[in-house]
Amino acid sequence: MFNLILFGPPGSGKGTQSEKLIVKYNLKHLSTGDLLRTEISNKTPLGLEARSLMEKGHLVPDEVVIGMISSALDGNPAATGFLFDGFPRTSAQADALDKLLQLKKTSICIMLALEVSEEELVKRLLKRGETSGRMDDNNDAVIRERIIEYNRKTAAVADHYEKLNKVVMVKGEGSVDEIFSALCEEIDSRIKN
Ligand code: B4P
Repeated sequence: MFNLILFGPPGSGKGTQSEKLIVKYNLKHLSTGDLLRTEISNKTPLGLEARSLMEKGHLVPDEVVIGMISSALDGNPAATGFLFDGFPRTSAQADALDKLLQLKKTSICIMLALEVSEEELVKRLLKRGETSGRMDDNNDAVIRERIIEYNRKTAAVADHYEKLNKVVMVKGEGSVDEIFSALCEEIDSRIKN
């Protein structure tokens, strides 16, 4: 199995690049952001809880997202590989993911980490907020809070995989196609080795 984590701050291009990578490498896309937004639009109790946190730019509790990922892994027994997008976002989520994959006798092969400046992140998210209807994208203060939350809780997840020698930094500024090519180059070199 080929399992990869696409990592980076909010607005770094994880969702955008995931859409292309899953097609090229035949991976099952697991985006905790998308799973949470589905819960919100279905107005489930979990969705109601998530909504109030997400609209403030805060992370949803670990046990909620770990539970969602665990069910998604169990629900896709035939997958030949997973692309984790927006997960793990805390050290506790990273520990849980390693254990879940171990139970399935597999592991993370690579973490691709997109590097984008804060000003570019804010610009992209505000632009998306003009049309997406996403409550967390149309307010400068909420976007800044998401970036603070990333620096406070999520950046450390890269250290977790750095210790396992699995992190590759990729420049996340440029055209979508340029960034996609850079990501593919890294994946291809790992697949061949
Ligand atoms: P997510 O849905 O994961 O979304 P994101 O971090 O906002 O964005 P992403 O990185 O995927 O967006 P992209 O750059 O592709 O999270 C939303 C919220 O859900 C979190 O704040 C949190 O509350 C909650 N949550 C999710 N997972 C969680 C977890 N594991 N634990 C706890 N809470 C969790 O796109 C951004 C924009 O940039 C787009 O408009 C795109 O078109 C544009 N763009 C992309 N690439 C570009 C490029 N190269 N040049 C110019 N623009 C580009």
